Amino acid sequence: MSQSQPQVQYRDDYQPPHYWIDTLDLDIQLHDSATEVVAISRVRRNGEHNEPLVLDGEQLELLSVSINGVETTQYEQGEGSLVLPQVPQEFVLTIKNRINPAANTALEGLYKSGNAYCTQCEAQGFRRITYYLDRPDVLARFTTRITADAITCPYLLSNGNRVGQGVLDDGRHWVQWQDPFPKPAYLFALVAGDFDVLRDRYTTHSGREVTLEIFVDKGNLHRAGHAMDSLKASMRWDEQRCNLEYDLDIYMIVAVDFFNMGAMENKGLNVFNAKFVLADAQTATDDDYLDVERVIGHEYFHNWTGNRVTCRDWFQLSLKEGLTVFRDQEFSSDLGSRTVNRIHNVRILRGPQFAEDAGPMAHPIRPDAVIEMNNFYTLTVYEKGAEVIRMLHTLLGEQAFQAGLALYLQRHDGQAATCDDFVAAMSEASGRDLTRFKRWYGQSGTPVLTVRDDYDAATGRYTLRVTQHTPPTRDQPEKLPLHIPLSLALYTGQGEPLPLMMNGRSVDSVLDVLEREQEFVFEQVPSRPVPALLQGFSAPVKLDYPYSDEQLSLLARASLDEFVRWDAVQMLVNETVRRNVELCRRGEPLVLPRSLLDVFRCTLEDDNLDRALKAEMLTLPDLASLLELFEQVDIEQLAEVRRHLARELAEALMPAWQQAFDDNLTPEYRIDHHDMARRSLKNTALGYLALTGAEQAVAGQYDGADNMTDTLGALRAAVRGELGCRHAMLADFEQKWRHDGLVLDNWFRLQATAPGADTLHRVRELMGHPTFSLTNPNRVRALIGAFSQGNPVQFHRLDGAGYDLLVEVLEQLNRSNPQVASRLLTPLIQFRRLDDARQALIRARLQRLMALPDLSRDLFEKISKALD
Ligand code: B3K
Ligand code: ZN
Repeated sequence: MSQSQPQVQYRDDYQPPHYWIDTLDLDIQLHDSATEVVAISRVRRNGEHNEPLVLDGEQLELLSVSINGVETTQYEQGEGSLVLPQVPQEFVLTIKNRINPAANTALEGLYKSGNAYCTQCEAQGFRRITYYLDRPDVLARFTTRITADAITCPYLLSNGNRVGQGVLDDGRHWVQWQDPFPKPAYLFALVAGDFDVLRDRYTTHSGREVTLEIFVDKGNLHRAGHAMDSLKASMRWDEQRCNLEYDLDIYMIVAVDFFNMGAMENKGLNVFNAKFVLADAQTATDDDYLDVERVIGHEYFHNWTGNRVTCRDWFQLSLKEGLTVFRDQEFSSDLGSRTVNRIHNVRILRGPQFAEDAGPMAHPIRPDAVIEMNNFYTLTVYEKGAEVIRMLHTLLGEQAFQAGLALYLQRHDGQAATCDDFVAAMSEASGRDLTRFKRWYGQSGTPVLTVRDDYDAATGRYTLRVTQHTPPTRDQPEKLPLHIPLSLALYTGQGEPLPLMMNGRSVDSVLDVLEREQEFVFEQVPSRPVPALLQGFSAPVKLDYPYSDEQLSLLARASLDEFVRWDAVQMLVNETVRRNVELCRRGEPLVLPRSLLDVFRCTLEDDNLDRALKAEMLTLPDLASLLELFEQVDIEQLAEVRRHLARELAEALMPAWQQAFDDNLTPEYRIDHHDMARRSLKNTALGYLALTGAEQAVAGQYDGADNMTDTLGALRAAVRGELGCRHAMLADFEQKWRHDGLVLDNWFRLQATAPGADTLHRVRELMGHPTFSLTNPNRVRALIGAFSQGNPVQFHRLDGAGYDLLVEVLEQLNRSNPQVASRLLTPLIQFRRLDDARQALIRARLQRLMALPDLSRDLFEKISKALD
């Protein structure tokens, strides 16, 4: 490290700010390498004290500081700060500084995305624009005046309403914006450039007319319609389900090519990764359409959960993110298939989120200690955070949950709040004691719920003994019992549901598990039942119940809860994988159990099942989720077992796959859930057919496809099935789409995740492709991210060459874009389940990275924990 050792910040050390800033007037003169910023703040001392005013600032060239209009030199510039030792009780502070957007490759603060200027300020990017109190609990009213060249930047955008504009003599022009809502600096945004604009209007519930504008690169207007529809659907949904209305006269979305994450909820001016805006049949898959809808919804929902009520400090991030993810999940579920959405969310939890819990970065959804805040935009804070909100919803029910949400928003409107504030509102509105539930906010790790049962035929009593145990994590050796909602149903051996009776009364399907060990006794049970446990994944835990294959087959066929049907197949596959890995270790031949084959056959033949759900039930868990079943495992053996199962299922059910494929052709491309479900099942079937060598079906679909879902469905089947036709198809795809990075990302991704031993070599080749660039995060994720996270076998090669490739990329990104580097690092720090030989190879590489002279805080935090 060139600088001193990075400092850890602790949640417990929170102090209110020594000063408030009530208004901030920004004047920004845009130039590529020398943008000038004038920031005029009204500052007010918070209470009686003599503390200096300490402003945050990074990579700024300070030009001058004035207090009440008088220039001063009474300040000190520290590392990342500007300290004014003696300031009046209330005063006007004027800071002039210069920044270099063209040199900003970290994509934090003000930077250039192609020819446009844009900003990303969350979490701490505003301090790269000017010196400021860059913390979420300082809320100010902003005005922003932007001046730029009129030809290259006809559009000058910022938060709030446009209140003035003018043309200057020198070919430049200016626009002034005023945001009536006080906001923290992380919600500030500025965009300047030339775009095509899609315009529409929305009339809110109470009659407010809102102008909607979506800005996209020139020539992309025809790809913005779905984003606009999604925005209007989000606005309607929030009114109908949560009674929340939009509050400004204008809502703008700008799509940019260079962006570190998905999108950003800046007040009235969202900035989006173009990947989550642009969609048409030729370039976007069905999943892309759903992703656009979800992310547009997510950012829109932040307007209340995040913007109107924000976070007191960054440790509270899940207050806005967990809640907003829960809201976007509900939005997608209300508009589409609830079960399929749930399955997608649960896959993320059980795969990469559980892996995070088991790795060196394990943290509670409300972290206690942070070095680099950008490292905590994690699956734990977001996805597990949403599960915690979902558990509240399960415990309280929709009505009390909505009452709690309304109370929270009304009580804290315009404020920076905490997770405790949220739970307090939920508890008050529902009358429920959530004291033990609150432990979910402070405790990390994945609890294991062990369930054992006993049936007494003489009394008709069925007893469940439930124990909970959370294994220690790197950050917390001791764990306490949690409040776990356990949703269940009981079925007879014939698959008939049984009423739940306890203490002579019929009871709800959700049990409150509160203690380390608890017993639940059901009465009037006529025969030994089959329990459907953890329905809908009612808590983010691992379930341990000794299901027999027969019980799982029954649930897969007969459960009234669709999620349980899917989950039963997953458990059956997991069990099969476990047994086969054992056989593999002993060098014995692998076996496909009859029960699994029968379940697959019944699923394929079941005409009453939603096709999208069928496709999910027929999809084997990915390697990342399977890895979580073991303490330690040989990744190649695991992959071999999975591959073997897939091929056996493909061969044994070939006619049924062919039938599913033939029955689900969609004559013309329509984006509706019915047709999407058909395509999903058809492409799943094609994937299995490809494993039997069905070149004709695959190539036929590729050649005839009129939409990207089917094109990629065929290409994926060809690559995964290693069919000879894949080479010509890949070449054809590249010819057609080399001009469009977003589309070509699919091509990079497919090749990076290809099974063959030459994949690593091909990835190196592709890094030289004219469309690839290490400066564009989308390209990096599509090629390097897909290889290292989506191709475990080739990445974890025993010669270490996969690791070397990633390390080389990380060495470069450590300097140019530490945030992206830090996300790419993940597979190198989650090595606990790998064999000793691979662990040793990885450690050696991490030590090399650790010795880098200019190691970023982002990488330092993760590598030091991994090597600890
Ligand atoms: N709030 C932003 C994430 C910002 C990440 C900064 N490293 C996007 C979102 O969750 O909506
Ligand atoms: Zn968010």
